[in-house]
Amino acid sequence: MVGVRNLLVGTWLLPAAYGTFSTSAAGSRSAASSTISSAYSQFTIPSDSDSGAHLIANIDDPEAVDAQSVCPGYRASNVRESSRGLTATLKLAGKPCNVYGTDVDSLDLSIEYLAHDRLNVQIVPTYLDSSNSSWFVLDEHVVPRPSSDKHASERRSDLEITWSNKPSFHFKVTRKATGDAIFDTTGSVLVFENQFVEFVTSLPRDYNLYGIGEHIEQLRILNNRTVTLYASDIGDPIDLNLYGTHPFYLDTRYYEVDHRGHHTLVAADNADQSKDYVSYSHGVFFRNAHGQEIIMQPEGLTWRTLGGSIDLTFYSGPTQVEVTKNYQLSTIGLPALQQYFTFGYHQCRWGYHNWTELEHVVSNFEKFEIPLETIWNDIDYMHGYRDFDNDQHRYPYSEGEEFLDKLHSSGRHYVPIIDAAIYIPNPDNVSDAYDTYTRGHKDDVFLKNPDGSEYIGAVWPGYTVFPDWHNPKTNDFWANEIVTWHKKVAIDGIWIDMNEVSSFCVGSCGSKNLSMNPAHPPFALPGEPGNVIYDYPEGFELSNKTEAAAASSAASSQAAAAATGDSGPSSTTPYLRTTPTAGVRNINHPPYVINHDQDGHDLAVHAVSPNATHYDGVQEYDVHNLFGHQILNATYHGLLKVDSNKRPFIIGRSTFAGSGKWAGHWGGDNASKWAYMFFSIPQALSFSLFGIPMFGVDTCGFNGNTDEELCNRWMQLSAFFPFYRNHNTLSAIPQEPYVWDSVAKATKSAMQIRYAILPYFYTLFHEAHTEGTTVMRALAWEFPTDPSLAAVDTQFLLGSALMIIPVLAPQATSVKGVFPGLKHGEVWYDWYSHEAVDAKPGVNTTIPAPLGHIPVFVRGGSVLPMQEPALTTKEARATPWSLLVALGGHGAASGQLYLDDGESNVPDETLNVEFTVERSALSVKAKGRWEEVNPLDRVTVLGVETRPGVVRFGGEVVSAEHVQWNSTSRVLSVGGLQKLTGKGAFSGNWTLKW
Ligand code: MIG
Repeated sequence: MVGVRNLLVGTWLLPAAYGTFSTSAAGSRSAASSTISSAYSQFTIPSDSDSGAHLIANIDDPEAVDAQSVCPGYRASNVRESSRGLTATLKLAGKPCNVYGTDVDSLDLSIEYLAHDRLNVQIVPTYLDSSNSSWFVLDEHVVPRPSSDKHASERRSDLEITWSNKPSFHFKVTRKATGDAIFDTTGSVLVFENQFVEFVTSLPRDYNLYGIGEHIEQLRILNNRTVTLYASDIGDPIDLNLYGTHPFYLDTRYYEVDHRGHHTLVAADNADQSKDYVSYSHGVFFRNAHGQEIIMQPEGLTWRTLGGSIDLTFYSGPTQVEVTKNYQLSTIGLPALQQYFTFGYHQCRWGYHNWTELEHVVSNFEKFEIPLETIWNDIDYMHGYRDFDNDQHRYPYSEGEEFLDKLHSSGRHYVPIIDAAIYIPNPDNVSDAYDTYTRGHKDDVFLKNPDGSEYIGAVWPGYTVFPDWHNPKTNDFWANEIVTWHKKVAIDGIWIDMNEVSSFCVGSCGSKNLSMNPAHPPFALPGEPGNVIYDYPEGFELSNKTEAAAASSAASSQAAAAATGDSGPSSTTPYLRTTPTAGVRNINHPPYVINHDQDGHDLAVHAVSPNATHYDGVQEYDVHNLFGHQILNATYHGLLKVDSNKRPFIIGRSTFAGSGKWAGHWGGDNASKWAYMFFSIPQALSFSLFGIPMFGVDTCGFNGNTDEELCNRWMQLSAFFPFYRNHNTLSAIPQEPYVWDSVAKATKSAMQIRYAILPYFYTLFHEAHTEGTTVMRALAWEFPTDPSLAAVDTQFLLGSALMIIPVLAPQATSVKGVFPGLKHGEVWYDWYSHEAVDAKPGVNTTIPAPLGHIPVFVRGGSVLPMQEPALTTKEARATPWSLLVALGGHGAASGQLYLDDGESNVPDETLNVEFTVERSALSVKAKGRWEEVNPLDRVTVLGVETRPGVVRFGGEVVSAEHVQWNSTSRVLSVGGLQKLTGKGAFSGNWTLKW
């Protein structure tokens, strides 16, 4: 594991005022004048201010007591049954174990059949309103409970739940159709303490579980690891906790069914290619926001959380599609509808140090004729890293206005970063007033210490305060800041960073220290002495031998120099194990230590500490994982205040279940490594399950230097992700796609596809927004009867019609991929040649893929509405249409198109077009009042086996010069349709017959 701190050892004595370094356009370092009053910029926060107590994560602690072996469990009494479920009281069944907190002696159980495909089990302390502040109830306004259908009953349910008191309370959820237990706590005890809740379910051996985020790992979760959930500002460690919290999983089971309908479970990896299987999927959502971990075992899982209650919902599916829809529709909400422009290409980096440089980047894209939709700004634009405040030397408002006017009139957009923390000025420096702080302080909207003073952490600007989303005034404060700043800088969206919520010191480190005015965080920035970037992608030494050797020796000397310095803080601190005190919560060091990835597993490190106190008395301990979610909500509503009719565009780092309602997400600080390009696929697919389809990662990689080959492949892969952005860390070598010829070329070729299929992307997103479907899809979800696809995450589908099989390794000229469904007559066509792929079912087929070529396949049975590629989405939307029809096995195909103005929250006029192909005829039915004025240019039909005779559009014969059929590729192309569709391609219904 490489933590932010660990990367940056030995540099905390650096006297330089943070903010004085920048990267010039040419990539060399230069000193710009500081805009923070330098007389007060004297202090660097010591590195050990962000170090933790040396706790041992319980899962690593050989002395840790297994709650299952010492706790008494509960016994149900007072049971009241109804057709919709039951309620009961659970009483502690023996002497309290008080293993990682204080046992709760009485609990209320409620089991409710919420709908035929949804079942809920809730367990909460009986005496919630007692003076004991231990009990935390998750606010339904922040995290809604699943909705219920008034017709639901046990009889109508796909699922059935049974329970027993022998030997102590446990329950079992069974799927009626298979007779299989999908969740079964038999053989375990329920543990319910004020700082520790545990339940255990058995699972079939070789289970297929997906989700439980946020993590960087393969798609199917391993059955021998601990999955920790605790929002953490850390650069994408593999397998550890990350920015967001999504306590949801999908469980897919494959069965062999005999002629009597008997289901036998099979291990996906041992399934027989020649046999047919059926699958059943269900979802499980644990509505709990505390720090938690799930211990995955070969035949079950143990779920542990540091507080709150049990609120488990089971979604019966039985397909992934139904599970995902149900989870979103009934519980967390549907993803935000995005503006059309957001599907264009986004360029970003940390280290664009003035408007002129941004202008330069934009004009380079124009010069190289690479599409650019949105230029982004990282924290470089800020005055002293303060939100809503531009640096007037480098990013003055007046020059910004000119720049943005020009940018906007070219159809392009601008999105800047906003950090969660708010600078608190040095009280001794009268010239240091900061209006945002002044206003927030006046309204008293910032998080507090237990004594009522403002909680003061440290982030980029120096000492900072943090908005308290529990105060009813805070959303207005935040909205007002956005509205006020928007008048100076016409932004088109907001990038929310550091919302875990990150703080670079433990506790309220700024209290009583405010006049020290820290000017540098407790670690070196990328590019500063001791932290110069010498890292390159795997395989760099093969393609760039001399450079690689030089970089590696420079890296060694840097490491050697660091090693002679301080070996890091508190290495001699003895291990800390905390024992519970009856009735008292130790929120700073809870007795159960999750495997949190910050220093010492300490919850207080690199984040606002658990004892920060909210307006309603709630401690940060109980809501840490929700800070990110709530700032996204506030930002969404803030942008609506700017323009109530425009869909807010927000990309956020820390998310919770339901954040998709307001924002998209990017994968955070990945590295410029081939491994991270691979991980982007499972990460995106997991976010499909979490209801956040607007996902993408830092293309070409964030940390470390990228190289030409990796960037070439990655720019092509990300072209098929919903959120397509290239972003780079401070001081790493430039990686805009025009930096290398080959990358520019590869990028353009992938973008030709992306921009042509923008209408398809948009239609998928509209469907996700209205129905809860996914955009990026795992093969297993589209082909649920094929167990061999259960773990595939090196290729993926975009919607149901396109499959991408990217090269994910250096120095490759081909890639292996599977073509699902062949056994059942599925046809796949190569995007480029339009020919049907010749592959065998279940065979990993070698596909040629020289550098610059990304294999893309069209699924037979689909109709793709397309326009022409252009340099902006606006221009693309003004071009003629074409349709790509890929015939399925029986000559049939279908597809949809959704259109509107691309930006209104509730568009007045919309258009829904249905495409249906059967018996050599494509019929188009359009409904709605959005007037699509662009004509239809061409229809291309793949898989036409015989030479067509006369081709008719409506009643009219299309003249032979416009009809081509290729007897080798079996492609029919019908052009010259513009005249016939002059009023617009979909202004009326029509049929094309061949
Ligand atoms: O602590 O704003 O993930 O995208 O470039 C680093 C600087 C803060 C973290 C974000 C990254 C961004 C960087 N930020």
